[in-house]
Amino acid sequence: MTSTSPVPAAPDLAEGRRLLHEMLRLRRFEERCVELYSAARIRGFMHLYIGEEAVAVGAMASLRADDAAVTTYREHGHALAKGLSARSIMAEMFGRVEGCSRGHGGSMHLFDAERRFYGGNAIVAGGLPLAVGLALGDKLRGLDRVTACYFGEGAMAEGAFHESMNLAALWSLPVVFLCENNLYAMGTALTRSESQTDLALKAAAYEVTSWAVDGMDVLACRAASRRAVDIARAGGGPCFVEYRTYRFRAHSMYDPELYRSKEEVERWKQRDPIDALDRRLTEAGYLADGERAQMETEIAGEIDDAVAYAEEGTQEPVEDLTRYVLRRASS
Ligand SMILES: Cc1ncc(C[n+]2csc(CCOP(=O)(O)OP(=O)(O)O)c2C)c(N)n1
Ligand SMILES: [Mg+2]
Repeated sequence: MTSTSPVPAAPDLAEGRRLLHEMLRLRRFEERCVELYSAARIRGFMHLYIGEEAVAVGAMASLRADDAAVTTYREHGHALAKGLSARSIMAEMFGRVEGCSRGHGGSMHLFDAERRFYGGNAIVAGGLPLAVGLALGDKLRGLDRVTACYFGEGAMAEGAFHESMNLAALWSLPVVFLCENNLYAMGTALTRSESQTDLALKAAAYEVTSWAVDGMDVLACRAASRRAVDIARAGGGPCFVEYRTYRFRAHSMYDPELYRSKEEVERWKQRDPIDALDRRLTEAGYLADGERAQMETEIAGEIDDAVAYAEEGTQEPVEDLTRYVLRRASS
């Protein structure tokens, strides 16, 4: 069934300050990654989340530390919001042994089992069956944990999406499907790839409680996610939330962006989730003069420290290169 998006009766503006800080952290971390990429300190594929921060931050704010998160290759922000340190993420980006995946994964494969952050997945829709399995495990063990599964709208054209929705609903599993609809899958617009562009309706076909929310409003994102997580934790089965959002940067570091106009990008930038919250907090008197600048200084310090840590990190020894590669025993 589809239902309407919850509007918080009285938006919690006091918590808004923490959410602003967190979104700024994600934004500045990735801006630094761009600089490091240009300087060839970070190599390989890299996908930026800039513009979409309200989704990861809003949704993660409704999870408990023992809840799980599963994400995509656009996951630096989710990893930070789930509690992985900037140091361990930056070291991973540099391919260092000190990185959260021992330098084997890089940008697309951040992972931290202790914090129940199950990747980082380069395969579109690859995280969905994994999330369903994690939720099934929790249910069988009688644990009241929830699994949050983030994915792009492009994943909804994959078979794995349909199989995952079906089993999650059939077995009433505690999983929340968080669809980051940024309108494009690489260069393919949603309207060119989906017969049904009402994504909540599509999910509802599986008897999953579904609704859509403004993905540029972090308070709305938090309220929508909290509702979904509460339903799943209380045994009400899976939920699906479509976050209407937009990425301000290219799909990856190599993308001439011929599929969308500069005007469209500019229009969405006017709705920057960080500026929007800053304005809202300032107008309501929740952000004092100089408070934003203080946040910026603190965040810059954390990122400087992470970069220094990564720079000083250890290059993986050559003999470890195949250590985690499974090989069939020779006969
Ligand atoms: C199974 C599979 N098919 C194709 C690709 C190539 N690919 C990488 S990203 C991407 C677009 C996915 O778009 P979406 O799910 O909307 O996420 P977004 O990049 O917009 O966050 C595609 C097709 C892939 N990684 N995996
Ligand atoms: Mg997309």
